[in-house]
Amino acid sequence: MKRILVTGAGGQIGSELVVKLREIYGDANVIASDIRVVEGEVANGPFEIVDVTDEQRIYQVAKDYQVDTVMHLAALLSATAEKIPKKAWDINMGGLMNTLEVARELNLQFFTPSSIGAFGPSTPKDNTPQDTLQRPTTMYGVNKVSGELLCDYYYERFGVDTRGVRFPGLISYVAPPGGGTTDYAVEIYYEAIKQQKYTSYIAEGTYMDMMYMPDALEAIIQLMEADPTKLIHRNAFNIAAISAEPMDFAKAIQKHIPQFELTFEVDPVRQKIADSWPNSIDSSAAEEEWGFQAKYDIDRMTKEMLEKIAEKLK
Ligand code: AKB
Repeated sequence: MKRILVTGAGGQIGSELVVKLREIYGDANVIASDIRVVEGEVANGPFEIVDVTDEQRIYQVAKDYQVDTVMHLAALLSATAEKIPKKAWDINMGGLMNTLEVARELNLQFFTPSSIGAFGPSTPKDNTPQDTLQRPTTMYGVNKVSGELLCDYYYERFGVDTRGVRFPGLISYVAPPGGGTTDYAVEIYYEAIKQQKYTSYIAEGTYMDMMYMPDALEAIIQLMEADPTKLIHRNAFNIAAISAEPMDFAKAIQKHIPQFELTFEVDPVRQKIADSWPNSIDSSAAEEEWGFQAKYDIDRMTKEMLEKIAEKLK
């Protein structure tokens, strides 16, 4: 049985991951933590305030609860990191280093997500291979590539059981993303229900990989349970589900809300980030090494997103 500390538990992934982990491993075995008090289901179980730039605090909480695993989610996303690059470095890299150190000291299994943001404009854009050129041009991307290498280093040098995936844009109706480039793909569903129209800050024809949250959560759990002898890559597995541009979301929404209208008002900062990322990535290494398989395509996800948001906004 695992006993897991989750950092950044109030964020988009954490809000759902904690609930799912508690269903599997029991409420007492999943310790949620965040820099501030969180509300909602995450609060219905062990919770601690943890600032990931404070290594001592991470160590103390991990030790007090005798955890054997840490899932490190606390990070600033791509658009925010572009606005405050120095702070992004401190939180994204400092937080990762601190959490890895605690994992080394207490011999914990370790998960942290990388992202499609770890790729850059010189990376092959279509069906981006698992192992390829990574020269990102954003602070977030620099953090993510460095993080992938750091996790590999902690495994090679100290034997820490580090594991990770490169997440696409994650889409969910539970907690909103904050400060990402792919956030439009969540906002579009809320606006479809509220106003039957949406103005996209990402230009028509800009493809990026996206994934529905249940597939993302399943991937984390499956990878953490995977037989280590089968893992060649360990950290930064490409995982893909849906490669889409804004019009693909509009068309999927129009199957349920025919009057839905999509217009464009491009934000140059986020567009530049999106243009530097792949159109679609190849997840065959994850499929072969630990059996990754996404269940949701854009139509199945859209139906569920619209139903759940309509219920939520009633
Ligand atoms: C972002 O847009 O910054 C994130 C990501 C793809 O890592 N959603």
